[in-house]
Amino acid sequence: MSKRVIGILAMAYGTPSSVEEIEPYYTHIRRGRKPESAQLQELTERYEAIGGLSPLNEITAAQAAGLERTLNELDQDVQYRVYTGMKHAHPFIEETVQKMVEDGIEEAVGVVWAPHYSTMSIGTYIKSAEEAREKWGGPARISYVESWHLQPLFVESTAARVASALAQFPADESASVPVVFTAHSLPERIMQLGDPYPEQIEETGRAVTEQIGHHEWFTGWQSAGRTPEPWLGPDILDVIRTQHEQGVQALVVCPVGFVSDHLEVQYDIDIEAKQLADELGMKLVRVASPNDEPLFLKAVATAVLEQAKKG
Ligand code: FEC
Repeated sequence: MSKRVIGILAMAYGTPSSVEEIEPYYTHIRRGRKPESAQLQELTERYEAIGGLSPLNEITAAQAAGLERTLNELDQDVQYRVYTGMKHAHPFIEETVQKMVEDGIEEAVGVVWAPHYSTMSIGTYIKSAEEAREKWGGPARISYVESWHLQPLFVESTAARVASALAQFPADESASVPVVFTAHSLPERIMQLGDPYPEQIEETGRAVTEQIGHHEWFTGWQSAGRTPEPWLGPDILDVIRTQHEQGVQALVVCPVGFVSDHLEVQYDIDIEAKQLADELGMKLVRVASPNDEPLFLKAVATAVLEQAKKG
């Protein structure tokens, strides 16, 4: 008898695959409004600063392959097939849902490569998937993992990576080095919608630091959009300045809202934030991204399996 098949719609942000694709990508992020040439130039320069393009597509592909392998190892009664759908690049979520229907997938679980729920992040991925499901008339059922920010193996994997970052300081100093857990800022108006995003980031930070017994920690924001409306703060650059004014000489930054190396980590933290810290004579250590680390993939796979059981 052939195994029951469950399709996994693994949704990721997406990145341009060539320099020519930067403009359509940026236009898509801006919901169809073309960027002005100065804005495009500035974004292209940020990609140049991290080596030309982002490694995100390769990492997303490695995560998908690892997730599929892990799911099939953890539950051998079912055949899991992982399909990647992107928010801002090909294959778009809509294209991937069409492919799942063509492949005869009837039952699916949707998961986003981001741990914390916001109506403006995970909520928008789910909305795209549901619109596509309606358009293509399937899969008959997709149930979604809405957040996995406290999944115990995710907490364990993050705690291990934070501990390695702290281990870069002498033993008698590391206990006093603050760890800043950052996530992508969003417009402040999410707060009026009762969005759980800021609270979930706080919860991950608390669980991780409790696990390693580290008492100096707080949350901050990064990568705010370049629009006039107010965005959640304080921004990591302001955090660095304030900590410096308070006499702090070293910081560990954990971009816990992201799960891969990409522009927002490699430029906003590794270049921009580090440069400011250098100018102020502070040491800044960035916590490694999970990428396709096996324990991290097991965390996401476990969250997916729990959702699949609930149906
Ligand atoms: O490496 C790469 O090429 C892509 C990196 C990348 C990731 C990412 C993740 C998130 N974003 C989120 C929200 C917003 C909002 C706006 C916005 C704008 C940009 C721009 C680029 C960009 N984001 Fe992004 N984001 C990445 C890249 N993001 C490039 C455009 C230029 C700029 O502002 O820097 C503002 C849109 C608007 O103008 O209305 C809002 C959130 C995440 C984390 C969750 C997730 O991964 O989905 C939230 C990776």
